[in-house]
Amino acid sequence: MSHDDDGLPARRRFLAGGAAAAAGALTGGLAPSRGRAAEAGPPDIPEWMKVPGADVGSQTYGTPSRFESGVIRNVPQRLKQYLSASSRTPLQDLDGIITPNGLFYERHHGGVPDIDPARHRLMIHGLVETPLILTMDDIRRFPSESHIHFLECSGNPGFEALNGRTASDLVGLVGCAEWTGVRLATVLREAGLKPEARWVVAEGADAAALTRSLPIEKCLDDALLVYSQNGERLRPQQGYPLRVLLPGFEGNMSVKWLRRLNVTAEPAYSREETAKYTDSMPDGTARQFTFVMEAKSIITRPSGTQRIAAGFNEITGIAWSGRGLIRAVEVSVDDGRTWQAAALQAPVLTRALTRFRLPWTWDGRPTVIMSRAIDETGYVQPSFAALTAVRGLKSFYHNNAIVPWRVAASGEVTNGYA
Ligand SMILES: Nc1nc2c(c(=O)[nH]1)N[C@H]1C(S)=C(S)[C@@H](COP(=O)(O)O)O[C@H]1N2
Ligand SMILES: [Mo]
Repeated sequence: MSHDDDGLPARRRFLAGGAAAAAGALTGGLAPSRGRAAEAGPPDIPEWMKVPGADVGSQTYGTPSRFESGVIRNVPQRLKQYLSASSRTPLQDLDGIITPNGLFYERHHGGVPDIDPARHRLMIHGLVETPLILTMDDIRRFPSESHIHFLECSGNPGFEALNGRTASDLVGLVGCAEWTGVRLATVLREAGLKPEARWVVAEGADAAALTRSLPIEKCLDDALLVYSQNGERLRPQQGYPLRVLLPGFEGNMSVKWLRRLNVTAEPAYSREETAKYTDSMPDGTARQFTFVMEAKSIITRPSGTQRIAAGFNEITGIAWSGRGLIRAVEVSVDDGRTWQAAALQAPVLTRALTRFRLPWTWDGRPTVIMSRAIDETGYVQPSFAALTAVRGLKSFYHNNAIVPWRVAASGEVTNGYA
């Protein structure tokens, strides 16, 4: 669907009756607004037009306006933050599908190492013809590719963590970026895989030496060795100078600060695929190697802690699926009784965040709004009740349930689970 094809009536007055109409009444048309120092709009001349602005190079690495200082990564206060810690993307403050590097969620198990790229090496060994030790310069000599993909922690959120206030509190362990690097397949072929090769055990150069077994099919498909994110080198928090990216798979497998790839016939059964990142099922068994992040979506505006006015409101949010493209997003503005198709904003990319939008005229009565994603396999994002009916409540990872937002008569938006 094109970005213009969103079903908006032509020449509609979106803000009629809202705050802007009230402001218009105050300014009384184009009359100068002398005496109202707080306002700086036309026809007045604001003070920042009367003196030259800051010099070029006054910020050699740019930062956002000081008036945006509230748009920051969200470090949950409820959770104890030791070396194993996380911060969340402020989803409710972002537009489009790309997460700025400074706001990309972080999850690390042993702190952020301070790696000198000149001394960093990647070793490739095990079931290969020619074991290799590569420098970062060696890695950048391979043909490069850039792809836009989401990355999401499988603990986003845990099953008991539905009591946050904002979209970021609830599902902020996700981000989407343009990743640049070399195909993992290219580097593995350079070493030459032996016929028995089934897994590639990836190890990080952090104090956690985080280790995950990557299935060979994914390694030879769209897996990337990444050195840049959104056009610049990876940030230390995201794995500088080198990480794995497995598009659509649980974030834990995208090993950061990558130092070693050990090609094996069997998985390593590391801590991260036994004690952690497995899902306890109601019958006492555990799901293991649950790689794919299932389809999910959330309305980011209006969302928790925001306040809306009666009348026109655009509902917008993000949807994604580890299985490929988002085919549709449906939105309910009546607590799940009826659903309407939202417009998908181009580009709609495989295993990337997809922005959806729906025009909505709120009648001012209390309600609950929510979205559900449908991916190209036909999979429909479940409600929390439907999900836990299958998976029980002992699970921790892979909660992709629908997120409801409650809208009060005051226009205040709060977590619909609470
Ligand atoms: N070496 C290493 N790689 C790691 C981790 C880690 O702690 N150490 N955390 C993993 C987890 S649980 C997730 S969700 C993603 C988070 O990536 P990000 O911090 O760039 O968002 O990295 C994964 N890769
Ligand atoms: Mo994670």
